Amino acid sequence: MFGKLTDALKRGLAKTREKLASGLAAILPIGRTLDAATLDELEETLLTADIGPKTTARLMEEVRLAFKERRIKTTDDCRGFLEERLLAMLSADGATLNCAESGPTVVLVAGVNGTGKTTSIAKIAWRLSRGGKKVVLAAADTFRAAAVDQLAIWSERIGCRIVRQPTGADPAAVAFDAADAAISSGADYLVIDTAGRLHTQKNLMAELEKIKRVVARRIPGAPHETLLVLDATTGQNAIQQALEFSKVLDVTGLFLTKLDGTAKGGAVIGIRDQVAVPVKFIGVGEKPEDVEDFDATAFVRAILGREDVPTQPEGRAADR
Ligand SMILES: Nc1nc2c(ncn2[C@@H]2O[C@H](COP(=O)(O)OP(=O)(O)O)[C@@H](O)[C@H]2O)c(=O)[nH]1
Ligand SMILES: [Mg+2]
Repeated sequence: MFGKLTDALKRGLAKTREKLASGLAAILPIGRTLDAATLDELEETLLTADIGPKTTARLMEEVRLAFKERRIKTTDDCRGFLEERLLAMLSADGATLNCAESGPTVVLVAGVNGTGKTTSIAKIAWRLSRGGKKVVLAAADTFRAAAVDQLAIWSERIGCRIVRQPTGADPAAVAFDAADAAISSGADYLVIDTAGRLHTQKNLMAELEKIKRVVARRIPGAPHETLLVLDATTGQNAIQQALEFSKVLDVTGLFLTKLDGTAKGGAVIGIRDQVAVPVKFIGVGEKPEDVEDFDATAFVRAILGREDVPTQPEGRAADR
């Protein structure tokens, strides 16, 4: 399964591929001897691919060192090296959700408004439901009526239960009720939607803390997974958000959204490089089925346009 490029991933990352893969193809044509000028061009391409200045600098340092030490001599070596380094950066990542030992697994979903939390929850619920799991959703973003309604519509379409209260209710009370509902209905998963108002950062973090506390009272060990949703197209902002949330929440996974229709897919690498949390899912559209398990190999090969090159033998990256 791993390394397989699905059609949805290909489609979703089409613009990033166009930009990065075609850029690389032009700079690193097959079978040429590598030179310093080419490496400068490579650096520029990586920068315009939204990998970010810090990560690009780090990558280029490694590439230049490998060139200097004659570990890479040709354009082909350089591409292979780049693929290996990117893979090494993302190697810990993968799509499995943490799981409760017994009882419902609680997935807390956090992130700034508009990043795609509610949509991503629909995606997770859709996935789990299709896999035969029983899912309860908690509409704990009680700040906006529209947020609750949006989740309710998804729950109806997906066919899973939702626990909600009127707008303005205490989010923690909703989460507590939902935990009860999950236990009494024998649910496999409880997925909690939350608010993401940045301008009241302190309150928001206190609210998330309280949700965690009350849910843990009903379901020991909860939340088992704390997913942070980041809009991948916002690059440096997303990195900043990740750092802020990580200060107060024990974030266990990233859900990176909106990778479709953008040429900024390279941002995934920059985000991941600077945030020590595995990427678990990526969003490639607005529908519940527009979600991909994060598969580092497939992702790297997709953005580099390397899907036609045979996968390197296992362990090669680790040998370096
Ligand atoms: N193209 C695209 N749009 C997305 C994706 N995820 C979410 N959205 C859109 O982003 C907007 C905000 O999403 P929403 O789930 O309401 O964000 P929330 O405020 O964090 O709950 C909506 O218009 C979604 O349809 C994605 O992966 N791709
Ligand atoms: Mg929402």
